[in-house]
Amino acid sequence: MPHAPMFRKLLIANRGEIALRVIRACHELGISSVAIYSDADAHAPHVREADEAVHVGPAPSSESYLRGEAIIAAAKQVGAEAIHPGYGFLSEREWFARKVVESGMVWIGPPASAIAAMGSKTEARRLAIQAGVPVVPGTIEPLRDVTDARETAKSFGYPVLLKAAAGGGGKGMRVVRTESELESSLHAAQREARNAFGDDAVYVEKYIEGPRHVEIQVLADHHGRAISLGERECSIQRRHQKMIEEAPSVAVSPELRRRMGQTAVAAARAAGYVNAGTCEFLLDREGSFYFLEMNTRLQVEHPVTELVSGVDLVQWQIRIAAGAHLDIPDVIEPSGWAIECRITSEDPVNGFLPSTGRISFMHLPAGPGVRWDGGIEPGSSIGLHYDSLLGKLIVWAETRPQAIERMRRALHELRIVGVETSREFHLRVMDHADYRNGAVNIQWLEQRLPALTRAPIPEDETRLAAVAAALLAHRDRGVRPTRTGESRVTSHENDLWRRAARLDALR
Ligand code: MV4
Repeated sequence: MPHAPMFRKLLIANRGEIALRVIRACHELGISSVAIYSDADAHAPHVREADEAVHVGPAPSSESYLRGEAIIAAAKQVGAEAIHPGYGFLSEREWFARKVVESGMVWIGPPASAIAAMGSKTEARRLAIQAGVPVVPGTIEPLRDVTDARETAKSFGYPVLLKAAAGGGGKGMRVVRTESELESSLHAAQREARNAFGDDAVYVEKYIEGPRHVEIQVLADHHGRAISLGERECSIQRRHQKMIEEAPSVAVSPELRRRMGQTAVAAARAAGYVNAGTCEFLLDREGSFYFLEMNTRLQVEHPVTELVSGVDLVQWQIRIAAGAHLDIPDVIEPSGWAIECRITSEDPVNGFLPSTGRISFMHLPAGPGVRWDGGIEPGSSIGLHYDSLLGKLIVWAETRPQAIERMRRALHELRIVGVETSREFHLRVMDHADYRNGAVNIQWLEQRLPALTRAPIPEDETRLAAVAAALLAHRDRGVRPTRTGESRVTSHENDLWRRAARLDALR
């Protein structure tokens, strides 16, 4: 059955850049796309780019993008045959996946049973252990009481990490370095878990110090075929929010890639997985890796895998859901290097405080090896109803050093006026010796935040520079460049500053 019949119409239960990403895949596959939107998004790009759009409620997510029943009703009403959830919102809600299927439509994602199995961290651990997948030493059963916790912690030694069974995203997590802290930490973790998940079950693991976060992309079809598409390095994060991702990882050799890939596929099979998913691992300094959890959705950082594998993950999600056979080779060696910077409306100088406003001007980078997966345009209003991701700047080059230079070039081209953004912060990371050496782990960013987020040059100097640039631009426009006049700037740094100032002045 090489040619499964393709959907005619698909509804995207999401907004912003990921809605646009799915709309683009639909149009390449000849599928008609249906957007949904809240009051706040009536004029959003994803609404315009789709073939039709349905209003689902007021601005708050709980009254719009999270209204599963209303979204299913809208899909039925317009005659959509399938629903793609993107990431976040309803993408990992077991009940929603089930309801979509019960309503006679196709869910572009894993079976509800796989979402449920991987949603419980202890259940995921149990499945992994059964499948022979290495996990961090620790328990599966929730801790009964402090005595239980004390005995278990002692058995594999401090430091240990308390984790919420229902958890994920770091909530209900507590590092415990000595037995004396155990009791209060246990109670704190249980309280946090109860508040966040309505379930105070907490279990314990050996705490791994300074590991990398490396994840493996998996694709599985309905006919029993499952493959790995290699790793993404996701260590550069702050408060469990990834900022920069790349593929491949400097810490992964071809041999390690093969082993981690086989492991991820084994974990996926154990959960009865179908469609695209990601296995998260901790990779320690000795090169040992431990399965953490499986994300049962398309991920924000999927483009870096697409760029080094040549595989369109969103198209494959749709084809797989339509019943197609996964005809991709078992092993694809990554080709070149890809880096993604998440451009958010946050102010790094002010503790990454969300910034709001209207985009008054923007200039997007382009040229060789540059991709922009964005969800904004001039005129877009950035509020506080949704997350702060404005877009993702992704570059590809043959080598890692070339990819870093390309990212610097692209970040310098990028201009977003109207809200504060993380652009400057990304430039500083690209210039950091540790980043250039690939010497990072999951603690690196938070330890270096003060240096990476120091206030930029004072406003007065910026103003002066802008005036100087305006004069310079005026001169350039009127006067032909002469050999003597143009050859004074020497350093690379100056070139970059000058280019940036001209861009602003000529705006
Ligand atoms: C860990 C760990 C160290 N040791 N488990 C964070 C959220 C959840 N996905 C699991 N997490 C961690 N589990 C052991 N035994 C460190 C983290 C962790 C982390 C993991 C991946 C990416 C970023 C992280 C940031 C802080 C802590």
